[in-house]
Amino acid sequence: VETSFARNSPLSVQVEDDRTGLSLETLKRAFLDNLFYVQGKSPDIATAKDYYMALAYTVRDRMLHHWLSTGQTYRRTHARTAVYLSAEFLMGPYLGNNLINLGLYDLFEQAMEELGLNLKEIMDQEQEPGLGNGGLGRLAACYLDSMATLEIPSLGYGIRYEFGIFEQAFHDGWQVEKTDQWLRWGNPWEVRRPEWAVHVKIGGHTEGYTDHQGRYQVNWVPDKVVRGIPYDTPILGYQVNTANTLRLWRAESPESFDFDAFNRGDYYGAVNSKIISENISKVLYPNDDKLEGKQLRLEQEFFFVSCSLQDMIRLLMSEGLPLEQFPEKFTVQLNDTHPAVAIAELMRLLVDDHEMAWDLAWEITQKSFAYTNHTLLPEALERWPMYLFGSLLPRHLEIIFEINRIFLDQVRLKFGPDNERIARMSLIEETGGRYVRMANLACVGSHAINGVAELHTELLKETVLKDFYELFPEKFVNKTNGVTPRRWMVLSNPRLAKLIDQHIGTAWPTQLDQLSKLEAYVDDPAFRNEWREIKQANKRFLTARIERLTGIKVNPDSMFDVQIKRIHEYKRQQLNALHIITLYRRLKQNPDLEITPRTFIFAGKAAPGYFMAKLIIKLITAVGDIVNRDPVVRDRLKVVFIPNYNVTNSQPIYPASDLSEQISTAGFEASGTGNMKFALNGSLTIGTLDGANVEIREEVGAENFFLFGMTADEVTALKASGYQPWQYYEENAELKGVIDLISSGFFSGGDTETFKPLIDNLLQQDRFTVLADYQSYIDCQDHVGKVYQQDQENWLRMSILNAARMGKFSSDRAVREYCKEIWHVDPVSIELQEYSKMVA
Ligand code: Z15
Repeated sequence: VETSFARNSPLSVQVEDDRTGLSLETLKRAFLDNLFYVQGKSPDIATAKDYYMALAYTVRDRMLHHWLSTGQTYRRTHARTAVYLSAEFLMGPYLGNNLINLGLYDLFEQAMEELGLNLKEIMDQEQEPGLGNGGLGRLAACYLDSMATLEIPSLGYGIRYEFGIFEQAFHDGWQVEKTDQWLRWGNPWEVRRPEWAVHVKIGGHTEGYTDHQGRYQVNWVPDKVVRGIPYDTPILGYQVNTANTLRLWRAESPESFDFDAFNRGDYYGAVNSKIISENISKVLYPNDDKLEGKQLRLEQEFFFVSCSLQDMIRLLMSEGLPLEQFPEKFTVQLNDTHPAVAIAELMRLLVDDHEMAWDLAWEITQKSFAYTNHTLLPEALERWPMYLFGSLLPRHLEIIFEINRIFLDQVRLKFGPDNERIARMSLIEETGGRYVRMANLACVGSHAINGVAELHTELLKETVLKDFYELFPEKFVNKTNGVTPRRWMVLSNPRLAKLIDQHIGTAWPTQLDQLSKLEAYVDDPAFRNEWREIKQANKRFLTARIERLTGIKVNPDSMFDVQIKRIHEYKRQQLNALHIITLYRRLKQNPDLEITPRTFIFAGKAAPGYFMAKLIIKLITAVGDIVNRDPVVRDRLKVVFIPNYNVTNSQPIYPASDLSEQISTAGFEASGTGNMKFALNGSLTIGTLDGANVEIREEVGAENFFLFGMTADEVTALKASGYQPWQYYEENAELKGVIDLISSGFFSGGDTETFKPLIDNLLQQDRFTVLADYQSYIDCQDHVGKVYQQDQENWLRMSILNAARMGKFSSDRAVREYCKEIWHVDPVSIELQEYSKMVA
């Protein structure tokens, strides 16, 4: 229930009617105008939400000039454009980021203060668009920020899910899901563009015919048509005039369809067909790194891909360019295989709808697409049952067969009659059920294929995409991920940003390598003091938040040991839990043991259908319930699970962390991006040689990184030799004690069933070699504890050096590499057009 904010000063502004002026008085007037004329409220009855909406519109008004000028410039110059096709965009809250990128944060803060309001409290009202699951969706958001900042003409295309990622709540320590309602209060950042709606065909059959020139053509007769409506959101660059577009598609029913039904008197049928059409963009599939082979998911993928390609063709033609120029106008990045059906859809649009010759269409298609792979996990690789694919997309299946026929001839030409190789590389899997293999389609239809960290790209070439690497070595490149320093430092850690500004100037947010200048201050006592004070202040802030959210009081002077990410067995939150129990047992056996006080902070969602991940959450909360209350512990250990991890809730956590847990089984985390956010904010990493950890360690120096565990090669070798996890249990007394304590029901009120599936899995399968890495992890953690407690000066030094050496991990660097080596797109700088000329 909202209560109205009290304002403590009356307004006395006298300004001309300037909608986008930037003086303090104008801002205040514009804000109150929006409250009055858009929200229809006077301050005496305005709610916190009203103030948020009024402020959002006031900020948006100041972005539109950038946005319209950018569009005009791109059209006028026929700017070559990078298109990012992604089923997910995890944008996070817009208000704060837009204020930062406009350079208006401080001014608006003051304007709100003069109105008796608090900017941060207003920002807290925003419901973030949770249109993604985790790393992949957030990477797309960071790349949009960087493309705009680098003045790269770009368009992001995706789905406007009505329900984004579920909200996580807890009952009795178990995760429960609640539907996300991000649109309930309206979305002030988007503009609906019904004039650019497109139609998408689904299902039905194909018919061959011979056209008037005697050519064989195919006509696709669908059994349903849905309408895609674009919703556009401006994406500002940092301190530049560029405002690019994120265009998300909503599915509706075509007007003519329900109109027909209505005329026939079938009113119910008309409304029902509308509901069925709208299902397509209704809800985000809540799986990260795991395929759920559902028909609706394939419909979603095809829906947004078809809308987006039709839109690109419209844009091309509206500039008066011929279809053959498609690959010059656009370069299209496929964010994983989720949009890979675009390869078949572009072929269909060119060959069937625009009657282009196959070979030319194929050349255009291959030139247009590039594919980013984000995982080696076999359960995440998309394969669609052939009957399902064919029943939804009959024409695309024919096209894929034809691509495959020509492609396999090419394979035979290079490798001879190697039937096993042919079977592995075929776009159609035929052993034990027939499937369409989307990664194979993406590899064949793209001119570039990249992994997201050096190790990941190497493993791709050696394992899942080995055959493709042998056929097309020139297509493979690495593009190590990055994150945007605007959101992940300037916005979320303002104290640290200010300290850095004062010492090395203000260019670092766009030239992150300049952070290296901080090395000069690593021994400067005043700087070190401030660095420490900032970390402490951020920890106190998080401490208050934790108490508000969980009721748990933590000690801000303890080490904040943090693992925040999706819950997955390969990410090994269960290994972290084993460490907590290890420390707890040591205290129980010796209550006076000297240990480093730690607060273990977890956050992350489990896919609703992923039983083992939910059990891991329950284990963590159950351990917390015991450890947090046990008087023997004397508050030296605390375990908190911060609910509903999302971008908003993560922003205060990274700046308040001491230790970053990046403990995935080597060879399984493609890159990781949270690892970068921590180190940039001065946390030290405990981690395996996995994903981008390898490169982070290279950059910050081995002496400033807590390394443990097997390498990817060692993991492979151990498994090949017949891994027997129970032997580790039997031969390690402390590990056995920990496992036995869980099995005994100690953390489950005496119930020995609750955690049995987890324990049985660890002892018998342990696919992610938790037990094999246990001792190495514990030894490393003991060392971490000692350094934190006994060598605080060195810890501080390592913290500063970590941040100072993280310049490589800016998403600006990553986007520059994509531009130079894959997209061949150049910046176009934007001059703000004069308003009077724009409306003339
Ligand atoms: C996802 O978030 C990632 C990979 C996937 O295959 C899917 Cl379906 C979702 C993550 C990786 O797990 C992570 O290591 C990587 O940093 C991130 O994508 C961005 O590349």
